[in-house]
Amino acid sequence: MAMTDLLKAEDIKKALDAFAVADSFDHRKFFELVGMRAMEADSVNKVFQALDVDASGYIEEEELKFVLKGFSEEGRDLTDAETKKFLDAADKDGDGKIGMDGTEARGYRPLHC
Ligand SMILES: [Ca+2]
Repeated sequence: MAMTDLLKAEDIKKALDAFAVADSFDHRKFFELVGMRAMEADSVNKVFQALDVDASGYIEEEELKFVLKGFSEEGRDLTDAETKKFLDAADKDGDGKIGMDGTEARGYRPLHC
């Protein structure tokens, strides 16, 4: 499924533009701008699946680094610092990857910002 089937292209562009500068990425704010805050859990899971390139059931560090490319070809790569910060924030059980089941997947929804 294409990301633009789940999210509005203009929202994706707006969110990418907001974090165009290296080391400015804030995943909570990004997911809010891209429109995921208002999405149903099912749709959030579909976004998650689109980002899980190798269909492992997890977003690993390498997939996280290129997460913005998952939203748009024009997305930049995250810096190592941004990737680590994102992973640390979303990886609740400390296994070095983000699970799609339950709490970590819900961590993708910026409910508390
Ligand atoms: Ca994966």
